[in-house]
Amino acid sequence: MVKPAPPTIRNFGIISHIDAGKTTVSERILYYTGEIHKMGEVHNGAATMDWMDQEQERGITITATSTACRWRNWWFNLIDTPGHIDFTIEVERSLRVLDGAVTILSAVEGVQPQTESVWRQADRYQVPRICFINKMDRVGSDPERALTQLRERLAGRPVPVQLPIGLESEFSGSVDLFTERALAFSEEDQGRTVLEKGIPEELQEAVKIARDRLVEAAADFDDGILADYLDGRPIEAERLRSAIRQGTLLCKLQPVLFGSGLRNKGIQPLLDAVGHFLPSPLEAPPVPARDPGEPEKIQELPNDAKGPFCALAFKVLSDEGRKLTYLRIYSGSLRAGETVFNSTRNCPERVARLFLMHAHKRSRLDDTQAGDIVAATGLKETLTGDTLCRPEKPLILAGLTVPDPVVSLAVEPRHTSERDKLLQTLEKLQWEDPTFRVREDAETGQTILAGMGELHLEVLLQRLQREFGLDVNTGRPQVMYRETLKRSVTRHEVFQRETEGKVQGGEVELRLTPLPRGQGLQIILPPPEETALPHELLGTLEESARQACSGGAAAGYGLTDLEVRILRAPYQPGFTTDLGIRAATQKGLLTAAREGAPTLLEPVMELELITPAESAGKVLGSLQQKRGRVEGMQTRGDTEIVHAKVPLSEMFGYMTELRSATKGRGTFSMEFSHFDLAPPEVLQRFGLG
Ligand SMILES: Nc1nc2c(ncn2[C@@H]2O[C@H](COP(=O)(O)OP(=O)(O)OP(=O)(O)O)[C@@H](O)[C@H]2O)c(=O)[nH]1
Ligand SMILES: [Mg+2]
Repeated sequence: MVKPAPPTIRNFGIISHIDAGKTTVSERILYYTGEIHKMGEVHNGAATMDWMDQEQERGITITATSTACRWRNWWFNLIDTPGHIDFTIEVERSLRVLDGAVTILSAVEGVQPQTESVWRQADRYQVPRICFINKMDRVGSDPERALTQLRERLAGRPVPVQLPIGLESEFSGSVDLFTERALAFSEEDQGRTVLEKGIPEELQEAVKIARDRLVEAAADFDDGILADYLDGRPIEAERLRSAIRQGTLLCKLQPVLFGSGLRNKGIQPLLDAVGHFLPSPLEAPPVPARDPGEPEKIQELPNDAKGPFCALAFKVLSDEGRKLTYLRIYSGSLRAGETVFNSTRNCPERVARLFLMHAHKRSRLDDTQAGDIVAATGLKETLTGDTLCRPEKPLILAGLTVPDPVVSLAVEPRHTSERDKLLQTLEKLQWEDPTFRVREDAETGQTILAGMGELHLEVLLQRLQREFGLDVNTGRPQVMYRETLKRSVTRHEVFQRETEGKVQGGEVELRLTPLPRGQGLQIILPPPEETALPHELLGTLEESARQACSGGAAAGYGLTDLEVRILRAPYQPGFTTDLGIRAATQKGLLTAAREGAPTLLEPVMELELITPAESAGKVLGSLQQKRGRVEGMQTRGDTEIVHAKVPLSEMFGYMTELRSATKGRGTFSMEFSHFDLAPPEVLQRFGLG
């Protein structure tokens, strides 16, 4: 296989709110780049990137799918991500390893709640972005409104590099503002042929205004452009592009393009824009890495095939029972068959084979190097977020930010003989998905699955049945509460025991203080200069405090919105031991928490709901009954957009209810907002005041 030169590689993701058209656009990309020869549609369950059977049936993307393709002289690694918040980890892991992103907006709906979340995620990883305003063919399209929202709701700086031609059913293409040529897309061959012509007379004035704005934005990154512009000298396309590229790479602006995925319009210019404006791996900022021996020292790893080998495992799939591990190589190179070192888990791992992925198909590779995204087989211990390197040069990369689950559900196998198989299968599913957790309830012995939402768990349960042939009985979904305290408590705890002739001892004094909502758990250790405790025992102290908090004090849910301050932890050689510190911390913390008037917090969601105006009264009434707090309403045409905060426990099965209240026309999306005090009936159920 021909190897791509790093400057021509573009690793990018497609991100947006649910249903904006990511998969539809990806399908066109695969078609125009020659990866597939027939275009499949999401609504017919035939899109190549939505290859899982549940994706095809539900018409939504569930897992991020990576694929490689070629466009002009560029090599693209493209990842199509899901928009539904329950699968947010897929966006997180994609943005963690990608160098750039295409944000898709619907021209009708504009910026939606999940657009905000993915935008924030991209900000966190400093990922340069292009925006694509899709669905220009739909009734109610308003690209200007989408641009305003990009500025106001996302604090972005959208810079249109095209002027759309026509709107709604009249939408036909756009004028490229760099070259000042009008582009149309042939209807005869599914948009494959791009027709280029001069600017129609009636658009000349609008093009001039739009190009002036583009030049103004470009001038911020190239002083010469402004001078030439003021002197009335023409500014060539190439120079403008290069200035816009700089602004994009610095995340100071986002080039904006317009199109309609479904109608096959505007995709080739989007591909050109990816090539022109998004970074190659060489231009991505160096990644910070730590040496596990010197955790305080951060080193910067530039993208260099000759540098020390360093890769991040960002996705693990169970492929017919075997593990397939997706890797982003940040530095150095790797050959199939080599043994590497997992520095997160401290173990050697052999890479049996390497593959380049094309949706669910793959081609074999002999080797891979910095800048590549590949999949490997043979890795046994490696999980999502782990770093691979060479044993002689250990390095650790920052992992992923993994959100905590908010919904749980009890399962049991229908046939008791299948209990072991169930547990093994659940373990495999956990390899793939760090937001999916499995635990055994200490009191009932039940197996409890926890995840990001109802849909997340529903998809996993269906996979148990379909992929692994396991029939299970399930309980009703429950919210995952958290615990907190109502008052501060200080406690002094000494532990001492003699086992096998050796004294195990530990002493701590700690104070628990409730914090305002949303502050999480904060563990504060005595500063190293104030304690004689050796470094490892300080680590033990923190770890055991965290462990004690995760078990809760009253109902088995983790403690949060709480400060745990270790006031004193004296060290007495010959008495203080690891086990002793552990026991003293855990016992002290639990006793203190029980004295601190524990209470329960419930997850509250932020909701955006769209309803026809005629059903708005009914919908608002039902939200009120669900203890919802309406925070704002906007009218758009004959629909109302409602923003509200509602406890998650009230929202199970809400989709069905909303559909029947709005004759099938209402939709909503929600994401976790914060934890708040649970209502009295819930507290009573757990015997709390
Ligand atoms: N009218 C119109 N419909 C479109 C366009 N693009 C996509 N759609 C439709 O919108 C629906 C959602 O499209 P998808 O491509 O699945 O959207 P997505 O962003 O991948 O959705 P998730 O993966 O579930 O987040 C499908 O029914 C598409 O046919 C467009 O440009 N115009
Ligand atoms: Mg999709």
